[in-house]
Amino acid sequence: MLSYITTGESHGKYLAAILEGIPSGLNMELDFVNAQLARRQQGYGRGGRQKIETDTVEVMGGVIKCLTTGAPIGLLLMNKDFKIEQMPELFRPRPGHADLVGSLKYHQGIRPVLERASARETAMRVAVGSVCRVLLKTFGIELTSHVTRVGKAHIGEEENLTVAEINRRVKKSEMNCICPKTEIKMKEVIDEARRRKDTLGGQYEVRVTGVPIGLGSYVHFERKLDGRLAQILMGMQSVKAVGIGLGTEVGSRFGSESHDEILHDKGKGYSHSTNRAGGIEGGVSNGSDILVSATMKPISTLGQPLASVNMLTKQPEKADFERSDICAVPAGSVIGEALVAYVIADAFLEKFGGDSITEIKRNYDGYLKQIHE
Ligand code: EPS
Repeated sequence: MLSYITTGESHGKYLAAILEGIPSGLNMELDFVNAQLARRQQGYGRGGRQKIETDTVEVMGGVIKCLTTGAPIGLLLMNKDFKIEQMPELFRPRPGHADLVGSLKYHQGIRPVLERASARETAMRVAVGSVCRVLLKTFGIELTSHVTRVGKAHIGEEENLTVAEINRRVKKSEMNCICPKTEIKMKEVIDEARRRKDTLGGQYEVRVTGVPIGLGSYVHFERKLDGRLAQILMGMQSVKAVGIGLGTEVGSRFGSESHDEILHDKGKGYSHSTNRAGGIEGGVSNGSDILVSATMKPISTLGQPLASVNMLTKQPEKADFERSDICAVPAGSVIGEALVAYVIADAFLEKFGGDSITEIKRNYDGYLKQIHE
């Protein structure tokens, strides 16, 4: 079973993570991990901070000569914009942010709250998830994501694109969007938000291919794969809703338009004619691509701040403004990929677990043989 913990503040000296449960014998592919970190920094609508930082992680432990040893993996990322000691305290909490509740709950000022609630911490989640992704690649499981909505700009009726096709289409997109026309509209609404000193949220979809039948469980609620995906994505800053397959649309359809008919082929085994379920039935992966979407709220740091209260005087005042992003949905999609990779890797290790890659391969091959009988 996997677990991880992160430490570090947005403007502290560093961010770090410890990832526990990766078996021995995995080729670490640090360049791949750092390439994912670079992807997270991109996207139209990001603020000034990304021009300052060049996120790369160093491995602190659990890897010798590029191979994992089975020990906890330590990852370290140095912040260039390290200035927490000189940063002013804030007194006017931003509506929608953790400022107010965090300050009251932990009995401290707003500064320590925003330093930890900041989405900067997601850099470490991307690092951790990317190591998991290397593990998944070893077993033929690949992931991608794309932005489906920013404010009122959204892509049309979803085509059933493969992971490879999505990767090809989003390659040159600053919005991680599969449709060039929609990308223009997305940029226009971001420009409008910038002019209005406002912010925007949106939606992205993560697709996973190569997942075998049988990850997760219908037996225990906490082992359901869809439940685990929802929990990890909702745990990401700004995420307000998660959908699997058709998501909320399934509530407005007939059953005959909601489920996927079952097929069997002597060579390929069982499959489904469509993928409305998003690759999960009864909390268990069914062999189709896993499709999961997440909806992000607009960032709560507004150039034209909303009404708030000065926590010193208790008088009404406008909320504080700090340098921030206008829209972080393209970054969110990269973070979502990493989080989904973590959950799939965790469920994969739960099913085929062993202490080394060799042992897991043996278990996996045996299982594939069994379900094709
Ligand atoms: C964030 C505020 C901004 C964002 C930051 C999240 O940082 P700063 O206050 O330094 O301008 O850029 O996101 C990142 C730094 C990042 O790497 O994602 C916030 O308040 O959550």
